[in-house]
Amino acid sequence: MLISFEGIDGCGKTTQIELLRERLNREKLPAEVLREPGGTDLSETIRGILLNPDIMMNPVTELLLFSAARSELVTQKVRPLLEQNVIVILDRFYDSTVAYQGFGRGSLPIDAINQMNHVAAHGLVPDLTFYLDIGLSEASERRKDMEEDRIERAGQSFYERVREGFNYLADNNERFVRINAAQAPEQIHEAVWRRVSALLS
Ligand code: Z5A
Repeated sequence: MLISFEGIDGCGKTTQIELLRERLNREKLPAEVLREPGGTDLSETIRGILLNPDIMMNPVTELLLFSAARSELVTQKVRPLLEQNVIVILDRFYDSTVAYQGFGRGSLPIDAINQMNHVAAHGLVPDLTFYLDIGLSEASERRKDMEEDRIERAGQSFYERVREGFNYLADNNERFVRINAAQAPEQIHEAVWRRVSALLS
């Protein structure tokens, strides 16, 4: 089973992923968490380049680097784990590319980005995608003490477009579960667990 978590920065993905991993462990179900970009030596190296505020790049270059990191992660880690019946939890997957590089940067038309995503994910589609939906001001309040990476420097209107992208995806994909991320972490976790346990059974 492949589960992804999506949303703008600070929406609480990492917190929820950790709660879900602990719950699956308590249920004695094998689960592995991987992040995008990252998760393999090469993909972590690409992550360092992508988030480095001192490196400028063209939006298409950015799209290609996210895709390259994804192709490695899927072939080296995600697919082999799924073949061993491990539940894979992804902290972001290609929906982030649609939201950030498509709606946010406008690097390529969405159809072209969808094709690129299909190639980079080697055809893999998540069984469930949790979209933690939060307002921009609340998300930036949560992140106010954290250092900004290259992408986070893009500004308010960029993030408005990214959020519009996630809302578009949630409205148009059955695998998406939209959750109000302004709730307490435990409440969000219960909503996540209801959907995961339903799928497991
Ligand atoms: N990116 C892209 O552009 N294209 C792509 O295809 C992919 C990614 C895959 C990766 O950043 C960047 O790459 C990201 C998108 C881009 N960038 N931007 N901008 P990352 O992996 O370093 O980080 P992130 O994914 O943006 O998320 P984050 O900053 O780590 O935040 P989070 O995981 O969503 O939230 P959190 O760490 O769980 O919580 C943040 C804070 O809020 C923390 O203090 C928590 O204690 C608090 N929190 C969490 N939940 C709650 C609730 N429910 N209430 C109150 N407070 C809470």
